[in-house]
Amino acid sequence: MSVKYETRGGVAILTLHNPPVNGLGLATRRGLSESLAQALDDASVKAIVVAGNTRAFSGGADISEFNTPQAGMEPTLPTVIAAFERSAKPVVAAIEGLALGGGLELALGMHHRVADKRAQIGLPEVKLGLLPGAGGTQRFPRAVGLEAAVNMIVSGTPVPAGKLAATRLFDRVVESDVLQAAIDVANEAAGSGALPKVRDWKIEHPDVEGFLGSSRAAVAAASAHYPAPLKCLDAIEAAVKQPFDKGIEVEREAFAALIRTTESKALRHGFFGERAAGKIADIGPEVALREVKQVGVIGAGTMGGGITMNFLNAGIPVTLLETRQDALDRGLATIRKNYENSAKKGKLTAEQVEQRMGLITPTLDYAGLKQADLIVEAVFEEYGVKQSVFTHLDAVAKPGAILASNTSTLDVDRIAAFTGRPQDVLGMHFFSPANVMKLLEVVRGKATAKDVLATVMALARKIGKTAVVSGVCDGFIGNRMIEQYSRQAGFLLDEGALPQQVDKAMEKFGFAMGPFRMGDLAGNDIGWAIRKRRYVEKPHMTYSKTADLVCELGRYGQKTGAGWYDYKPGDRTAYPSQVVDELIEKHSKDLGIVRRAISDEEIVERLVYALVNEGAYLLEEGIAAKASDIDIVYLAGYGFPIWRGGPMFYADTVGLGNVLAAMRRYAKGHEGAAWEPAPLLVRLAETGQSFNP
Ligand code: 3H9
Repeated sequence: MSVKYETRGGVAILTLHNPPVNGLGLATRRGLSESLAQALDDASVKAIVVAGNTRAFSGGADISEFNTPQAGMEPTLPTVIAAFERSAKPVVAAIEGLALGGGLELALGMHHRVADKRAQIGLPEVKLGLLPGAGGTQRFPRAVGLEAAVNMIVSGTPVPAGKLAATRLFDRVVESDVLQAAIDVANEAAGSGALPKVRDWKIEHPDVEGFLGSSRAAVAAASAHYPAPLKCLDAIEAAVKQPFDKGIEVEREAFAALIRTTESKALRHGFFGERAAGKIADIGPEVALREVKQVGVIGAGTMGGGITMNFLNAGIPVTLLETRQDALDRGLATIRKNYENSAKKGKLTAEQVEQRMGLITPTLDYAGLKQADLIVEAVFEEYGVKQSVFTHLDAVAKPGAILASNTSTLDVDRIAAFTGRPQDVLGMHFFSPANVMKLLEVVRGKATAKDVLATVMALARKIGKTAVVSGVCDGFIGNRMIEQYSRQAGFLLDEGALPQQVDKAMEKFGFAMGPFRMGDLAGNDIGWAIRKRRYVEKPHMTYSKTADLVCELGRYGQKTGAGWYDYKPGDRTAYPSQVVDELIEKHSKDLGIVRRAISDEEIVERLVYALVNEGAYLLEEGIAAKASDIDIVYLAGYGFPIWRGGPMFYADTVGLGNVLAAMRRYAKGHEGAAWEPAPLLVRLAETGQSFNP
């Protein structure tokens, strides 16, 4: 039963019950319609209250229903809302927790609204590439005024009800017992006979044209790749200038068009993909989690310090271990400096800085880690060093403590074997800066126990990370793919492109940063070290040698003031470098390659399809459990454009047949390792399937 019906005195109370967030799917919409009809039929009922629970009044339309027949089946949300608005008995919304999207639109169709002051009120549809499609663009500006409505609808950001207390949206904003307050309002309304409708209210603004004009200019500049924000403004403009029913038509048409766009599909894929990443096929709710109350971090360098901050921010005490006092002091000073910088920007109070620093226990002694429930090491990437750390941990850590390695390249199974408890070992691959980057690859070893994995996935969420499980392989999901992307970028230089052209093409495609600017930021010496290893381990793998030549000049990137680009002191702008351009051209000549003009299209296809192809290998090998996991790694950690949904989703939108055909075209001259289409890609392409179901 998705709506519970009861009466208290002359008030019918309709309580939404559709966990987790009272999404307004077909069954719930039916439940609402039927309960409303029941209340209208019951002569003893004088007024109606619609409530949710403490978590949510309603999180909005059921997004998982979009693009299914249920979405369009009656009663649709607009039908339900219209029925409440038409009700001959007053209806009051009792809002606690969340009132988002369709949930807020439902409340806007009622005659009165009462909210807990902490309730989150918002129209977040734009974040899914949509606009509020059940009257929100028409009723919300009438209730909160034009400017607040534009800001909230275009940004999609919710605000606490308390912030809107002065608007007409709420009859009452209360500190406790919303339901009782709503019942009181219902009884008063039953006596007054008035049935106020938001649709009848006027939108007052001293300069509609001026305000909408400047909003339009700002939105157009900020949302080049997203059609939804401007459509929101169109619909709001209709709310101001046209009769209500006409405005509703404008809104509905825009909603119907937006829901079909690739951008919206990609954003919804990202929403569900992020949540699906936390679900692991063979781990159900019966797996009990281990308790993590205390964490140990080994290594107070850049990585260890950043990792420590994640736990401190979530209120979890950390024992930070270093081998030398000066390194420990430096690490602590850096953490403090980061917090003080946040305080300067007004993000933290001085007191919060001290609170967080107070959660750190510095130590030089492994015995200090005895009480830790989870220990993460962030020491030098070398098996000998890891072996020493894990042998120590095996000796001191309490039974059941989870032992995690932050390795980005080493074999987690081999590391686990340094201990007598491989079931307690896994990888936690944070990305730098670890206190900022959302992505966390959680590496499941052969022996990793289910409860260890489940505990770390839950903890990742608690510390605000987007966690994706990866199997053990060199580079895990993200870096193994990026290596193929970088290889193609290198070949393009040999064949005729320059770094700035490649970067511009990728940035135009939507990447936050092209591969060469990215290399300069991360440090080109890192890739160099990996390639040197590859030359020995995988001699059949071909690489452009240009990157090595750049490194041989000491041009490691921003940190050395020169890399693929030139830099000026105190200025992170990447200036094209004549030295590098000449080096590239000379190298082509040395290879006997006649440089050719390369189109931006070729650059994008070769780099993105290299990701897609390696992603297909990862899926086939079971390193990634599902295509959406790969997409989430790229969206959360590698600056892949969100509106394209990640590499695998993007390949699906291009059509895998087209991807395969392009790869085969580009393979000419690169026969062998560089462009070997993954068997899974070939199979799916040839049978007309896609990566994401
Ligand atoms: C809309 O309303 C369109 C209308 O204007 C017009 C219609 C005609 N639908 O995020 P969480 C699930 S568009 C279906 O982990 P939190 C979610 O998948 C909608 N499912 O928890 C997850 O499932 P699972 C406008 C939904 O506490 C579970 O709930 N609304 C929906 O961190 C828990 O979610 C939005 O855009 C939904 N609407 O955050 C709100 N919402 O457990 C989108 C959640 O199986 N949702 N689920 O993985 C959110 O922003 C967050 O989920 C929310 C809760 C803040 C609600």
